[in-house]
Amino acid sequence: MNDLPEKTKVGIVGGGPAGSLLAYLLHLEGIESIILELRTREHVLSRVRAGVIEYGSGEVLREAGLGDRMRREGFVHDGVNLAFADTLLHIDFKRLTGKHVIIYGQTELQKDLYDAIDGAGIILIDEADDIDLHDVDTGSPRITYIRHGVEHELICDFIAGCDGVHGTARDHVPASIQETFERLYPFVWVGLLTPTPPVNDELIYANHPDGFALCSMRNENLSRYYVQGMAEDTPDDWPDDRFWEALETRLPEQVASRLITAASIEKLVTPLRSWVSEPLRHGRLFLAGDAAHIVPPTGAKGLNLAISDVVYLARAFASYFTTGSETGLDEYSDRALARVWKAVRFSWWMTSTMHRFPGVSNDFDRRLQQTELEYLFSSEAAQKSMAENYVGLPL
Ligand code: RFL
Ligand code: PHB
Repeated sequence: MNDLPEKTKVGIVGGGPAGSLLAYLLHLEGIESIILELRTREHVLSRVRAGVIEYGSGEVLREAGLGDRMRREGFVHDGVNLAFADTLLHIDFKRLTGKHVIIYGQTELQKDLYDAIDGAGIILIDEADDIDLHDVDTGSPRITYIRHGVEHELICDFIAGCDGVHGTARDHVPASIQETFERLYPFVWVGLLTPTPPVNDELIYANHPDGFALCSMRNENLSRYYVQGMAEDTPDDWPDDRFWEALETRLPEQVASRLITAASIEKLVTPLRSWVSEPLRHGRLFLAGDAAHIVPPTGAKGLNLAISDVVYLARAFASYFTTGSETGLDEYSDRALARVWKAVRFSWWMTSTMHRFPGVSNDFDRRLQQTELEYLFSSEAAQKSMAENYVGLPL
């Protein structure tokens, strides 16, 4: 790419799910945008992350014409299981909400998004280094960046900051108006990918005295498992043997006896945290996805929030570029944050209910957690609330 464009309507910083879906939704509305991504395409496409697509996210992808492979290769799950005290509780999404979730790896979705972007002729500039934003509170914001040693400038009508948790777009919201809210959890997830059939046909979230465990999957012969580890753990602390032993112990007997183990293909340690930066707008800069908020993965909400943010944002841009109305843009931050905070609450609840909190000698907290689960296991109303949140609140 030699002649890089100098002007666009929406300059999108970050080519993860939020940035690439936003570009495609804008394209469907006839609005031109350009994506600037720090890493190589290959790097972005190789990241193993989320696996659960909410019902509403699935609809968004289908309506945008991005759902073909997801329909063929994804798995519709009508429920999920919670394990506690050697008992399995099946939460029946279909009966309780009439909805389902789709198991489809973020890696696959990212590939679909890049294919769609290429097919639509949307420009994605990868390896864009030293990205900086300028004049975001004027009518003509700019992005400067360096690609392969050459400095470039992109003049935009608007900028979308979709550069994830390590991005810098949010630094352009002045400290005087920026508020951040944070909760750090004192443990991590150790995640493992193995070329084995999943132990169960639906996900299992387990609360065990040794700590949390999760059984998920990618396809008939690819399983994704997680166990709770200590805050300071690294992948080296979790050789495969230790991981399998911990997982087996933490699952109910009837499930553990079916577990097929193998050498891991990938292993990662991920910290758990809830974090929100408000507002999502300053002047002509709009933030979306992990650039503005992080949830612990227990509720499977991060990717889905990235999707709902950009749906709201694309609608607001569409309204502005077709009618000149700024109402949607003005309302974007509040609208997106209202949904974000409900997912923050649910993710915090799932995390608090399912994990062992190290150092909590307080028996009161333990008894409360036990009571929370006993209530959930015995009350249809509690299960309905859990199901409604897990399949995703309406967009
Ligand atoms: P991303 O995916 O981080 O993409 C941001 C992109 O911006 C680029 N970038 C920059 N580009 C330009 N200039 C800069 N200065 C830049 N700095 C960074 C990055 O290279 C990247 O390409 O954020 P986005 O698009 O907001 O998407 C968010 C999701 O990726 C994230 O929320 C989910 O992966 C979270 N998550 C899950 N979400 C779910 O909905 N369901 C799940 O089941 C689920 N499981 C998970 C997860 C995240 C996990 N980890 C690894 C944190 C499981 C795990 C283990
Ligand atoms: C996953 O499959 O990676 C996964 C599933 C559910 C979660 C988090 C991660 O809550």
